[in-house]
Amino acid sequence: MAKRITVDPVTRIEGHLRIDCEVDKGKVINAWSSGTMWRGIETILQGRDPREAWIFTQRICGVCTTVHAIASVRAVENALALEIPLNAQYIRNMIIAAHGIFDHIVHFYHLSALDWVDIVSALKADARAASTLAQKLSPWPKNSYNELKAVQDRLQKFVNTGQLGVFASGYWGHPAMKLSPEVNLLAATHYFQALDYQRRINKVVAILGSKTPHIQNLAVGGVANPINPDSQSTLTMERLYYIKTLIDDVGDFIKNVYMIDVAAVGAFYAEWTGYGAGVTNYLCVPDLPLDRAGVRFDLPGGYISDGDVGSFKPIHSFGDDFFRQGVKESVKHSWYAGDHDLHPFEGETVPKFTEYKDDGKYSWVKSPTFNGRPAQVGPLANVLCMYAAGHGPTRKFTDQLLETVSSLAGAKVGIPALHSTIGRHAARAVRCAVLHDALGRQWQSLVDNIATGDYETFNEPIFPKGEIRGMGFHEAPRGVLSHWVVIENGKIKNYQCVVPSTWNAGPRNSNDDLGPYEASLIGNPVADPNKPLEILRTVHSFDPCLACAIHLMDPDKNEIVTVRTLEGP
Ligand code: NFE
Ligand code: MG
Repeated sequence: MAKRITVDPVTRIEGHLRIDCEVDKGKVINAWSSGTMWRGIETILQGRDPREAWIFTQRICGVCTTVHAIASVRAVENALALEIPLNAQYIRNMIIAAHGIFDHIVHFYHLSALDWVDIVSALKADARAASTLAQKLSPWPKNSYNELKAVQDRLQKFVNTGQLGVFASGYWGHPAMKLSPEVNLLAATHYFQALDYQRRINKVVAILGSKTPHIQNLAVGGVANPINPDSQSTLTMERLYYIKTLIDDVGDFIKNVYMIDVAAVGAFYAEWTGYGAGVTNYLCVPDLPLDRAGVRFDLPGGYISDGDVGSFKPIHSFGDDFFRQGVKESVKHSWYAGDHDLHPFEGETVPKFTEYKDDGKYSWVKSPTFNGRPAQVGPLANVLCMYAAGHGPTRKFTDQLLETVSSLAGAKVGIPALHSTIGRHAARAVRCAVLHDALGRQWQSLVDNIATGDYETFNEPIFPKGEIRGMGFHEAPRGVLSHWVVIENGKIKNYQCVVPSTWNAGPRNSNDDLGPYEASLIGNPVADPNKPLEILRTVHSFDPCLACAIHLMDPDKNEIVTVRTLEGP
């Protein structure tokens, strides 16, 4: 008899996610992904000035804080066919890359490593043996005996207090945990070091964006960073060279720690290359525009169908009809009125909550499709597409990571292994290295451009009478993000965000095809239904963000609920 497992809420993610699985003979045979809350950011935008939409949309999420701001200004600029100065493009690109690096480091170490690493087992490790092993894997200077022993002592002290804090309620000692105490100690050490490196790269976002989370420096038409090499109160060479030291520091961590740890987890958990593929239609968009019009990009994008890298079809720019025409969202299984599939410019979102029904409506997340089919988005889609496009740095870092895995596993591990739960982690590390490489180039482009005497950062937007439409996309840390705006007489008439976690966490679509989370769970092992660690491994590998995935738009501005936030008289 199949047994039903409900994980609600899934933790170490952003937002509210419920996962249901049916398990039979130790394997998942059916799955449902449900977003259990909704929010109202898109509604607030109606009737507002398109120049301020980015400030509101950025509040969709507290994790991918910059991405909705970027997609929003791009959508409005696209509607206006407005070019932006080169300095603005480079500064935005640096923020995008630094934010992505920060996000990927946090995801691997702080949101998902403990699905694979038994932190309690690290207490039993021989710190000297752990250090010897680490030094064979990488030249990282902070793998010394002293570093590892200090972490072990710190953990022991922590455990002795009896209050495990963030480490409470973990599945320690679970039969699916396979790393030796020494490897667990090494990973625990890097967990703590990663806290420092994610902070360093986030400083780049804070310096250029004036603040993080939630940057303040954007404008429709450019950025609000005054550049003047002679004035200390603007973006100076001194600031830019400080940023360069942060970029270089974090590069060492990515190369010598993150890439190696992911390869080691992949090699020690080789069986996880066989689980979690799910939907193998992969969608990503190009990013890091290199010119004023935003038609040439540093990182390519495109679409792969049915896991066949040879089927890659590129997406060229914001105006590319292959992407613009291909996107729809279904609400057949979502708590909205009707069962339509609509293009985002015609998007409609009238909430209609019913009870949770396995074969009916069961989520607040809509179900996006690309040319009628579900698509997986995120670093794996991105890396496979960029690899297929022949992007040099992607090929270099992917091949390098797969070689490290192969040598640790003692067997050749190639691209096909990436279509899996562990492959999503590997791809995220590769993307992190690719972003770091691109960040260095964007920094150089900015410095070189300023050196020519070009200090421009802003072109003023002018809104025409009548209706215009625009779409801005961005390859966010969790994948394809697109904002779609309809503007009438200079005011927002409709605004739709189609978001990475909506693509991946969506329920079944109009054809009842499973969404990517759901499909990826089928066939996963479950050793102990009361401790469904394996389900978490696969779901966490997508880096869910339900705050992003769900937003509500009510075109009639109906009152849905009245909430009293403060006690009145
Ligand atoms: Ni809230 Fe996000 C990203 C966007 S969606 S995290 O990356 O857009 O998953
Ligand atoms: Mg939406």
